[in-house]
Parts: sequence; C-alpha cells; structure tokens
Amino acid sequence: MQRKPNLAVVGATGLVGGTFLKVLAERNFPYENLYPMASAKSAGAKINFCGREYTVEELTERSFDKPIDIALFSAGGAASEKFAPIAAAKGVAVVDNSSAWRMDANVPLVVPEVNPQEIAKHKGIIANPNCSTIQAVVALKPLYDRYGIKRIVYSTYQSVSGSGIKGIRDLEEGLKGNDLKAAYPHAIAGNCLPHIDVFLDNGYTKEEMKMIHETHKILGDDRIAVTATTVRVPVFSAHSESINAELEKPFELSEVRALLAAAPGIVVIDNPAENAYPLARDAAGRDEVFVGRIRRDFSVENGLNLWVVADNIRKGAATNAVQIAEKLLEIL
Ligand code: 3JN
Repeated sequence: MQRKPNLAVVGATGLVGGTFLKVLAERNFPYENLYPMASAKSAGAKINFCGREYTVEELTERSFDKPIDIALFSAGGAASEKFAPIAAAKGVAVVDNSSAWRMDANVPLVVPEVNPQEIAKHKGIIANPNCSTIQAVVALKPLYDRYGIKRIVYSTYQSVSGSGIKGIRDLEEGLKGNDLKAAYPHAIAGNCLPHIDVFLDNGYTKEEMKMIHETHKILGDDRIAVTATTVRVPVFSAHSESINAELEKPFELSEVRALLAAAPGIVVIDNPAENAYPLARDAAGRDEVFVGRIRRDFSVENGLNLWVVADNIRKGAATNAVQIAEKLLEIL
C-alpha cells in the first residue's frame, strides 16, 4: 500500500482490543487515522494510543461509511457476525478474532507462519484462529511438512485471561479466598476445569471442536485424526499444551529439534538436565511459541510428544491478527 492505511479497532476497550493497540504501537504499524470502536456500553471511553487521546465511538451500521482500510475486530461473535460483512461490503479488510467466520469456506483462517498464502484469497474477511489452535499449528507445521501427520491428541492447560477480564478477576479473588464464579461454574483457584466454552451434544466442548476443525482447515488436511481435551487452569497468562502426534514417516529426534528451532516464530527450550522447558510465566508478554519436552512416544510407531506454550492474548490473538494486517499491507 502506497499511503498509510486508516485503521479501525473494534472492541477497543476489551482485553484483546487493548492488546491490538499495544501490539500495533510496538510494531510501528503505519496508520493515517485510527478509529477505536466498541459497543454502546463502552462508547465514549477514552483510550491512549501513541501519545494521543481517542474517544471510543459506538459501533453502528454507519461506522464504516468513512474510509477505513483495515479493521481488527474483537468484540465478540455477535458483533462480528453482524458488522464484519457490513465493513467488508464497504471495502474494509476485516481481521476477525471471533469464531463467527472461521469455518466459512469463503473466509481464510490464517496463521502467518503456517498458511500466509491464504491471505490474498480474502473477500473482505480474514479469520484469526482460536488461541489454542494458533500455538499448536505453529509447532506442528514444520513437522507436517517434513513427515506428515496421522493423528494428534491435544491436552490443553489454558490460562484465565482466555476468559477476559472476568476470568482474571475470578482467579485474583479466588486466590484471596473469595470464589467469585463470574466466568466459570466452579472455583478456578486450586482447580482444573475440564470445561472451556459450552458443551455440545457429542460430549466435547466447543473449544475442543474448534481445535479439531481449525487444525484441519489451517493445515489444509482433513485426513488427520484429531482429538482434544481443553482444560482451564489457575494461571493468569499463557496457554500450555501437551501435543501428542503420530507422524506418517519415521523421524530422528535431533532432526525434529533442528526443524522446530529453525521454524519461524518458534523458540525451543528443551534442556531437562537444567530443568529448562517452556513455562507460562516466561511466555507471558512474548510473541513467540515456545516448544520443549521434545521426546518420543514409545507406545506407537513414529510417535512424538511436545510441550507448547504461548501468550494466548498476544500470539494467540492480537499479535497474530496484527501479523495478518502487516501482510495485508503488502497486497492492498
Ligand atoms: O477460553 C480461552 O482460553 C479462549 C477463548 C476464546 C473465545 C472466547 C469466547 C468466544 C472465543 C474464541 O476465540 O474462539 C470465542 C468465540 O469467538 O467463539
């Protein structure tokens, strides 16, 4: 793009929306005008961006009548469902963080380290995957390309920031002995809840099914057998995942380590002798995906175990969306 783009941040007062702004500023994302938007409830709020104060405007059907090039959305599924097509119809390129459009065949679902080629196919909306899926596919992509993948078993340990400000408050208060249960049906302090998003008729949670479907779409391969158990744990920031993968071809662990270490966006931390492995507290505030505990699963042929950790609000949401927007700048 020749000139600087006009940007909208929809859901600017939320946890992910605020991180959109932080990441845009950190990465010196070029812009001419910035329009922070939110639902009527938060409209009128003041936010600071790059030393200037902005008033958050109410998201309405008219919001995209002004010339906006790129809109980053994180205002919940209902807002995305209604307003992303309105924006797209007016020529805005929307990067949407909700699940509303992820599985739509006309909407690319993108992790820039994995399938950047999909961005150019957009028809106005590009979907940002679920946080748990993003960090998993960043780690799996180099292995998929080299060996193929037959089956994946995901077990997640997800931080309360995935539930937004309510989840963080539930844990803060719970640690003081006051179980709020605003975000969860049970106390989160001192617990592990095998329950993220709603339960479906098949016995899985929606979060688990998101991981399964999104993995197929991003890797472009529905033949991979995938199962998932997603668990909320009393951690403030960063999701951890045990990933068990059955590869198609035999592998050497040394080569797996080298492939992961060389892959974009990955930092390998894997030195058990020094108690070195990825940790949520170290990954919080970072943009990379951290991989460790790289070892064979001896119980099956070509089995591999990984421990994968990333900041769910940054790489799992805001940073991934801004990376997509950076690629959009190249083609707009
Ligand atoms: O719980 C987490 O750790 C991640 C939460 C993601 C989430 C929360 C509410 C609605 C999503 C998502 O990104 O899939 C959605 C949604 O858009 O469906």
